[in-house]
Amino acid sequence: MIDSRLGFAAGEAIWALHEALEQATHVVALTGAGISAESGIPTFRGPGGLWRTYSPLQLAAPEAFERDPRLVWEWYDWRRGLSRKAKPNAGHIALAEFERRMEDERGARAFTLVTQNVDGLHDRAGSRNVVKLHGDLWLVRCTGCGATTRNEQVPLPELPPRCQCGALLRPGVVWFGEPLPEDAWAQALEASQRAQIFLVIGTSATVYPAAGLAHQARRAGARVAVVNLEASDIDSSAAWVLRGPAGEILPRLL
Ligand code: BJW
Ligand code: ZN
Repeated sequence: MIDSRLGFAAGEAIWALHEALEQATHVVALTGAGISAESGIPTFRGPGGLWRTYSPLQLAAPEAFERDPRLVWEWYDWRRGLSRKAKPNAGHIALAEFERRMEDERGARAFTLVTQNVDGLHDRAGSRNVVKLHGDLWLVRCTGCGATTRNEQVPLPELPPRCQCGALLRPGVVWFGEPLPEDAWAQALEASQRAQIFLVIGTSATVYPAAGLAHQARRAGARVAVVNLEASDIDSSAAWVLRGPAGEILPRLL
């Protein structure tokens, strides 16, 4: 139970935030790798994040792909396999149900789910409107002709995979130094500026511009709430910090 682990004060915070969410007409949730940890998908910076002996952050970079596309693709192929087998957990499902309830009671734009994750678990949990800031593990993009296609084959028959035009395909995700998809960023920014409550769930909030959304929302008048197992960079800006697993906290909160 959350209360025994987090103590009475945390139970109070969940209740107070629940009440505030009941009153809010515009809510945004920003999720990170921590929400999928309970589905068995390793986070980037936490324990278990290392694949072979590589740091994920060394592999999520265009320079890594230029140097060794096969190595980078092996890592993505492995993660595609993990994500395919994983099931959405209670945290993903609570957010999907919250979206439906907010839409029914307060209109189509009342809740916006913004994710940094590429695993597709929010979609599979039933969330209808997921703003994906860092792309999608199931998209591939040609480094030659630029064509983007959906590819759900796991494992891929040939690594690195190639386009029909002969050039290398790359994962349809956003690496360090690359711009975020313009439409997703515009939607996220617009929703953050409207938000009364901005939930920051399972992210270390160290990667920008995604992490900056919480600060921008706060400057525009939102109250920020953090759900995380550990301390994160955003805690000092938050009105509520709920320490514990998202899969336990979110079903109670939402
Ligand atoms: C739980 C839990 C449980 C565990 N329950 N909690 C200096 C200052 C500011 C910015 C920069 C700077 N130098 C460089 C930059 C820019 C750079 C950046 O931010 N770097 C920082 C490292 C400093 N950003 C970029 O490069 C971005 N692009 C950009 O800025 O473009 C500008 C531009 C404009 C025009 C033209 C060209 C360029 C792009 C960033 C892309 C990030 N990509 C990745 C990979 C995506 C694809 C893939 O998945 O493979 O995105 S890296 C990785 O980090 C991934 C994640 O989405 C992202 C964030 O990680 P996340 O989700 O927070 O995971 P963790 O592991 O860090 O945290 C997990 C958390 O969960 C922890 O807090 C746990 O405690 C918690 N947790 N279990 C609840 N059960
Ligand atoms: Zn091509």
